[in-house]
Amino acid sequence: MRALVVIDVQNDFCPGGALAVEGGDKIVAPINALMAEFDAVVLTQDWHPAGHSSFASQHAGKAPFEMVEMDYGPQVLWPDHCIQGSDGADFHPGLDTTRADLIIRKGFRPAIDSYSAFFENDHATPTGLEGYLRTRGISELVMVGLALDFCVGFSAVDAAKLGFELTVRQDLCRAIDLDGSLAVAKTNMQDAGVTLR
Ligand code: VGL
Ligand code: ZN
Repeated sequence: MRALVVIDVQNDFCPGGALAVEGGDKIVAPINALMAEFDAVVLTQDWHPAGHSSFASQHAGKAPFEMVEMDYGPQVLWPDHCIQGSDGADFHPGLDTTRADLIIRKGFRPAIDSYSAFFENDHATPTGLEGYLRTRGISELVMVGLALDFCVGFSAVDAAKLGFELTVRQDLCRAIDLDGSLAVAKTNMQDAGVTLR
């Protein structure tokens, strides 16, 4: 069984959004077209409470895209984005959400960020997605979405480490590319055995 996993195709990651990724809206129509080829479609949604600890606004003297050290390790500080219930947290209006079997939300704990769809940024707290996929007999994943160097990259590495057969369709992703983060993400994916297509 094969699943298409669509990472964070939300208004805040598209042009005009709070953490806009260039060309983020360009991948929506081809992702919709791909959905029919899969046994299952899973969407993820970045879903932060207001005042989330990953927001630069919560750290005195810090600006977006600076780093801080959290108890779980280094963390990039972001502009406020994907606040639960806001328009920015909604899926892009063009995304075919009716085809989704599961929508998994992440980043909802105030004190910890979650880039990966499988584990929060402590690399230990599970989101539940692994159990869902395994109990449905799904072993192969194709991953697409935003952003390639953060949530797609971390999700793909975790999935490969968990033993799923992983392909990332780079043409159906867009990257933030912060200080070489795209090159790092690609290396990490290749090292984990992810097929970059
Ligand atoms: C993401 C930064 C912060 C992503 C989410 O979806 O790649 N990036 N939150
Ligand atoms: Zn986020």
